Amino acid sequence: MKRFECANDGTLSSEMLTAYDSDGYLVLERFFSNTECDSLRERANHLIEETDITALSSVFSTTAHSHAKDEYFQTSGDKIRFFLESESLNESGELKYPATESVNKIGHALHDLDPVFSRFSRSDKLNRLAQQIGYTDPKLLQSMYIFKSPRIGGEVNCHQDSTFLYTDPLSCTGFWVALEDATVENGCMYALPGEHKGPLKERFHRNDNGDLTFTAIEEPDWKAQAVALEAKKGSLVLLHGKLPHLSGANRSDNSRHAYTLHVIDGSCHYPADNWLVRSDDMPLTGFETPA
Ligand SMILES: O=C(O)CCC(=O)C(=O)O
Repeated sequence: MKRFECANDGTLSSEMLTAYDSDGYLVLERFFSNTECDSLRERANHLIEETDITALSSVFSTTAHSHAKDEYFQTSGDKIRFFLESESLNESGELKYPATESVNKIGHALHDLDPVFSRFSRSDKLNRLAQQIGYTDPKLLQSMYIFKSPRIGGEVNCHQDSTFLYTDPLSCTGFWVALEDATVENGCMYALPGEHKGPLKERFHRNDNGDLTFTAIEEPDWKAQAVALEAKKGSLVLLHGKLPHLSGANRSDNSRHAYTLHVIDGSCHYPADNWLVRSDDMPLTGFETPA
């Protein structure tokens, strides 16, 4: 697996751009400093500590998809909300582990609603990356802090991000940051290199009854072997919106915290039936510092 280190200002070499174009992902080591990574970890812990997560019941699982029925998930596109690991609860629905080890993820508008996440997400370096991969009007659509907790961190099944964050034409890119070393043991990401050149398999959207559902678009013929994207703390992994990717369960004793930001282009149409909706008083913004 190729790994690169870009210039301090986020400038990519032609070799990096070629690798991204052919593989659909790009691993950039030492993109963020340990201090920057730790600031997000501390902030995420703080957000959990000031929330009564024992009152929550929404479990996030990409295998059972039970969250899709929860109003708490459906209306989380412009909020900071906490989703639990399925294995964090006992038979009576009570937490078996400390709060900070029970959360699967926090989403989906940390980048707009929390000052620490906003600053991290709007770094000049990320902005420069977005420009170099072709964005003319980048809009920060979705952010997630993913915990992948020791022993109970759930797998994320194989998906393309444009399935969930659809635009016409497609424009989604994932900016995934390892806040701790991500390894095969603690549930690192995997990707199918080159398969972003094929079709989008399906869309996740609201149907006429208002329910969230998957609709098939085209059956892809994915042949590539999944490659483990092991990534050191501070690495940034760029993920093309049509690149199939996944992450394994974490059965190890080490957590695997990550932060992921999804960007679309404001010049593309954002359908009203996409799952992620924002209220009119919270329009999407770009990498510029909020007023
Ligand atoms: O961090 C993970 O395990 C999965 C993240 C992911 O699939 C994404 O950011 O699109």
